[in-house]
Amino acid sequence: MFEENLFSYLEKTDPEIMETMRSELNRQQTTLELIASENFASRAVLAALSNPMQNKYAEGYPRRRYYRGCQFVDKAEDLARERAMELFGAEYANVQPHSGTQANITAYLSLIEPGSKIMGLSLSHGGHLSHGHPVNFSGLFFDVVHYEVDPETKVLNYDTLEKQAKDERPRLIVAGASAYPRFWDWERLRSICDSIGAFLMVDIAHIAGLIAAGVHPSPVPYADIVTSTTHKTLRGPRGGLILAPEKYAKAIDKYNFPGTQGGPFMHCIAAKAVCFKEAMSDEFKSYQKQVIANASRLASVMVEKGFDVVSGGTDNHLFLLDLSRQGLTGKETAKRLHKAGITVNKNTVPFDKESPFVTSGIRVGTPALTTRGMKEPEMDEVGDMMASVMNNIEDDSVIDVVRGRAEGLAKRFPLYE
Ligand code: DSN
Repeated sequence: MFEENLFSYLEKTDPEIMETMRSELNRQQTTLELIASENFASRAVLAALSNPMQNKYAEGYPRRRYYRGCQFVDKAEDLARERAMELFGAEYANVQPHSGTQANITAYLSLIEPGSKIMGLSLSHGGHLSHGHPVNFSGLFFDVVHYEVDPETKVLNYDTLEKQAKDERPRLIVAGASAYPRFWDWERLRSICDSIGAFLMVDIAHIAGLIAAGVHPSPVPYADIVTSTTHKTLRGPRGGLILAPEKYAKAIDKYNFPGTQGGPFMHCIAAKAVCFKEAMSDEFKSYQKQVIANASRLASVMVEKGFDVVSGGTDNHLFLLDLSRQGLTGKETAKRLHKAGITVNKNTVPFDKESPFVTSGIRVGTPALTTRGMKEPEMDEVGDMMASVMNNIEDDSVIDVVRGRAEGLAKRFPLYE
């Protein structure tokens, strides 16, 4: 059967690439993945990604395509759109964006003209490049002002944000983040936007799975447009998603294709449909509850061990460690943890004195380890391993011991076996 033999075909055709894939799988199986934006998609999602729909060009939308032969990919896209709408309680969904950034480009253009003023969370305070950073299209094509977290609490102060919005009068406020550990007040943001006649766009890329499971408040009732990726907490294929009220459907469809993209990736859209179906299950809801419980436990362990957790804890799947009191940089810490079999990323902390290439912090997230089945007792072990490395940053013998412990723990929670 074609399906069963996919990898044996690859083995014969390109053993070098097959070897890189085996090595990557082994890396994922034997190390502890704490990068907050990463996860392990199910076998069903991976299977959908390797399907012959990847061969099909389908510019346009179901039943409105430019090429013939789209009857089956139409069905897959319909399923993906309908499931996304049901999952998030949205009137409309576009499942074609290739990524979260592509979804954001489409969303901006659907609401405002290039050159308009937008206001987004600063990258160094937890925002994202596509929320107005000068090196990104969003900073190049829009007039940007940034809001920041409170210098004392490191949490958003909505009174300060409202005052800034009233002074700056942006046409659009972007909410959402890639490194912000607290719940957002969507209702307050909506009222701030209404008070100045601005649009509210919310990027839920990091927290989409939590929202789908009902363990994080949803912005869908409040935002003009919600954008997301499908591969982080949502645990689907790598890709983007847009949700909105029906009144924006035409504009979003138009600015996605032909506005900013060509042919959609139909195999990936099929895999998104699988992901949305999985996200409706009770198992997925329990999983997301455990993601938060694990992040909260791991953050508490780090505090008990004397480390500074930005804002004192977390409400979601991630937290930031500020290592400046220990005199450590994020760059060196991430490198040493990696050597010990623990994968995190360096991350700026709010008001960081180090550059984004060095940073004073690391970002730690629990979606991937939770997918492997780890719970609070395992978070205690992970926290202990991290603290051992960070308290002995130059000691290779400690790294060797922790690497053995990390591999042992990973093997107790098998992945794709
Ligand atoms: N690279 C993603 C993250 O790690 O949060 C954001 O695009």
